[in-house]
Amino acid sequence: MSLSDKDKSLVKGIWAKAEGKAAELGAEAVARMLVAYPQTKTYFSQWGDLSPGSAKVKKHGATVMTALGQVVKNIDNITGFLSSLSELHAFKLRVDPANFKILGHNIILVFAMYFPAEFTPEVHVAVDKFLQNVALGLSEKYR
Ligand code: HEG
Repeated sequence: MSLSDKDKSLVKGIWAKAEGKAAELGAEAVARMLVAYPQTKTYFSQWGDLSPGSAKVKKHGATVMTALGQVVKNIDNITGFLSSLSELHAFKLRVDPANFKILGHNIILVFAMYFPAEFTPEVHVAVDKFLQNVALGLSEKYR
């Protein structure tokens, strides 16, 4: 499902608002993923404390959101841009791609929490499509 020009501009718009709080949003999304979908914890077992607010969870949240910000800047070439990250998740980290959708769901939720006025149904659809394309891009090397 490719992004229309309208989708792209809506994604860029909400991202511009989120950028200053990217680390906080990412930490919230990753923390919620780990609590609400505990099967995702297996990949981070070496970290020890996985509770919301723990240093590692915060750092990973910032890492993920920074990467997503870069994807937004490369929105016309999502799969190409994510190629090396896909390789890492597929062959080194061995993350089941089903988890990309789970994290995407939590990111959507956090956007709605932080930007209730700006996160209109239209923006929701655009961000959802964007995150589906990210999940697809990250899954590209699993073959
Ligand atoms: Mg992944 C590392 C991005 C979903 C598990 N992830 C990383 C890194 C980035 C990233 C940028 C650091 C790469 C590096 O060190 O070079 N991850 C990323 C994105 C998304 C995603 C953009 C989806 C939106 N990751 C994801 C999911 C899981 C996962 C759903 C597992 C449930 N990622 C994972 C693990 C690491 C990374 C285990 C290594 C963490 C570490 O040991 O520091």
